[in-house]
Amino acid sequence: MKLIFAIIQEADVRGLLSRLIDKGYKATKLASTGGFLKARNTTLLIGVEEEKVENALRIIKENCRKRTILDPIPPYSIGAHGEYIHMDPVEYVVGGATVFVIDAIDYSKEMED
Ligand code: 2BA
Repeated sequence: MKLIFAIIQEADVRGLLSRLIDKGYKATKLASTGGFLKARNTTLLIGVEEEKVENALRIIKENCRKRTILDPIPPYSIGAHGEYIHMDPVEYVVGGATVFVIDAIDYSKEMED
């Protein structure tokens, strides 16, 4: 069993989730926030059999777009003491998705009575 952590952009959540569910995957959606841009994103937890991992990664890739985000207040424009340091807006390319796959044990059955 593997557990996929997929950090994706808000705009990709609907499409990706419905595609995954259509294809028989189970997923849990967690609200998350990027450490760097402090923008909201979504983390999906997807528990899958090892042989289904590759297909899940393909679906994630197909449904998560790369986007350019213009940050008007770049993270480095806030000084160590909270003071504002003027900087021009900075562009960041975000996505498609940040994905981690780890080994997991599914104890769900043991939790049933
Ligand atoms: P954030 O941490 O808010 O990062 C958003 C985007 O800002 C990143 O896009 C990247 O283009 C840029 N960025 C991040 N850290 C940077 C830095 N130190 N210097 C310059 N630019 C930087 P993505 O790489 O596509 O990441 C999207 C989101 O995925 C991240 O949002 C974070 O929530 C998550 N993420 C990315 N790498 C991760 C990692 N190694 N571990 C945990 N979460 C990660």
